[in-house]
Amino acid sequence: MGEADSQQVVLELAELRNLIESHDHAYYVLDDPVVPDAEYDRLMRRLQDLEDAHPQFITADSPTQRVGVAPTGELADVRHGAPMLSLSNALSESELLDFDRRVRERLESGGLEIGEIEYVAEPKLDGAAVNLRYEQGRLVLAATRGDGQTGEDITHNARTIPAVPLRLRGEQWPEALEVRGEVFMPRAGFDEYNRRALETGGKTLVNPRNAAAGSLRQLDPKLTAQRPLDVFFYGVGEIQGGPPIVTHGDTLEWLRELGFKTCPQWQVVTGIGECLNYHERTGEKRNELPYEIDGVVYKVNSLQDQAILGTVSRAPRWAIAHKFPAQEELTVVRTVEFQVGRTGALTPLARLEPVFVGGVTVSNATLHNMDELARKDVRVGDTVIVRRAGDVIPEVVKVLHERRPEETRPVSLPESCPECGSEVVRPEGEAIARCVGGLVCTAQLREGIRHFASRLAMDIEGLGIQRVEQLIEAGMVKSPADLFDLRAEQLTELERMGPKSADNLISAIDRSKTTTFGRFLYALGIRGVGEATAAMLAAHFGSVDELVDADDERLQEVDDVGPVVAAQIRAFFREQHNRRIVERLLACGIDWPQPRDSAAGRKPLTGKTYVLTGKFEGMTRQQAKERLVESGAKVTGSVSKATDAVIAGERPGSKVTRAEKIGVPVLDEVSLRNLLRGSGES
Ligand code: I6G
Repeated sequence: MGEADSQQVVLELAELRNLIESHDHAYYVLDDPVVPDAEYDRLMRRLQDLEDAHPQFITADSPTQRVGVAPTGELADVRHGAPMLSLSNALSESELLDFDRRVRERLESGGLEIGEIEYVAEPKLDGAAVNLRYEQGRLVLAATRGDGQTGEDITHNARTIPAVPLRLRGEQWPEALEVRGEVFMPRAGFDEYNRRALETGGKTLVNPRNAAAGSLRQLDPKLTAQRPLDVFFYGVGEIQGGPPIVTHGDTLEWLRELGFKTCPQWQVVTGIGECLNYHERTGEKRNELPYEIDGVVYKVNSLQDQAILGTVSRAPRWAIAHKFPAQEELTVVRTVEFQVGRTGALTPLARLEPVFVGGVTVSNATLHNMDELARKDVRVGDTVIVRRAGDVIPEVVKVLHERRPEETRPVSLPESCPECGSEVVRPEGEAIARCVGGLVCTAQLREGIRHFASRLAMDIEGLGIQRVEQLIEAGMVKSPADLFDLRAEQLTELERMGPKSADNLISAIDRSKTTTFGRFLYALGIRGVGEATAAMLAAHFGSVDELVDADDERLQEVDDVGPVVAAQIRAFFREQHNRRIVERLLACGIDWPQPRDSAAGRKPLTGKTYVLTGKFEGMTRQQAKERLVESGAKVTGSVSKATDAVIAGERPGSKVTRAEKIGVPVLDEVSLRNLLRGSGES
């Protein structure tokens, strides 16, 4: 290969790397992708091919080189250029007021009158701190915090995180720069990882914080690359060179210019009142944020004031973390019981010494299934870490084995159902044990009826769990179909059921008869058929008869249906008593309007994908979704380039902003009606 050819290759490589880097920056740092995935893949493939053909021109900071080789042996210790400090905590408002008072007193001790202090406030992520070192604009080292002076070398893993720049952006880089940030695992990635681990019998991650820290300390970067990690940068360590900067806010803006992702929620606040306000607002949003936070951090904005305040015992006097109530606490397991669900699945449940966690008192925590129970080896009397994050059911994350009392025994699966005494079976290799009692089991009957009547199923108003229990206890309801034979006079025999309530319930049951095929299918409670799958099955098959007769192959034509769910649908309809119940339900008048198919015989919105946001006037979002799905469309929760349109009602959320950013059309309610009308709906 001649010199001119080599030059040509080197030029093309440089151009491709620059392009890919700026697309990565737009996607991972700015959250604002500029090219379709297909174009990005094409560039990446071209770069990979060129590098394969000319390996002598591969550079360490090429986007193809994020996953490199594993270090041999242990992670090496590395010294930080400047110490990595720790934050002091304020656990209450009065501790925060003390902090602010101390800051003002110290700054005033020079004789100057100081008014309210300007702080930069930002959420405190629950992840793992990292220090990245750049020399001449290139990432040369990444380390954990360690003891603050020395951390562990995790460069091979930090490189795999797409939001970590391998090269700085722009041209004026400091000779050396240390950047500090928090690596975290977003909630969605954590949940998805654990869902898959539970499904495949793999090891689950304890919580997003451990997940981030554990991922960074892997030896093999291929494993880290599979973990959905992200990072926000919040400060600098050693700097050699660099522009003159006078506030912390300017530091954050400068970091962003260099290509670092900063937390979009950071804000300058003045005085302690605004700090408290920020804390309260962030606390209210805590559960909606896509990542876990455990408080907010305030930092004195003026770098000159920071220098005056200095540090004490390795903590800056100019910064503090104002914590939220803990989401994990210690408590003791009183007993382990088994709850029977709608499908007969037995879920082990730990009854706990009540403990205040995540803002509420928790006395029960799920142990998920027998495999999880065995893996965590939770025993009566154990001290455990219980976790309640957001609105999810509290769970036992870990046993403190060192605190285990003597003579405890592993919890074993009961041989018979705690509710009905029927046999409990656990097929080999399955994590879930089930009661075989079916509708003979009051727990399954209760949960089945409750599900049947629930809002997203038949939506029978006023038929809550207590009413369901009463009806079953009185022997009035032995299957969902019995609900439609109830008479008001009968109901008044029940406690707390006057004639008016009885009439109301009968009317609600009557109203529920006009429904959609999707809701009806969902209400049947077929295993593996959630609300979305039911809607898709309904759109695909159109009638009960078609569905009952469908074989595996036809069932799997539906997007969401794989071999397992197909087998479950077939097993459901093979059972004679299930068929009888379905027949009885249809005979008592349950019905739904038929969406008209287009002339081509296809649902008119087949192949279209929509996202709904905001409040609609003439229908609930749920109804809009059902009607779109019945017309063949797919309705998803997040906006991507594959979305055909976002349909926005009043007060839409951030989905509209995202759609506008990536060029997805935004439709209003009138257009939604037109779409549905075009598809045979009014
Ligand atoms: O551990 C930390 C998390 C977040 C921090 C921190 C931070 O700012 C948003 N800031 C400092 C100054 C330190 N640790 C030492």
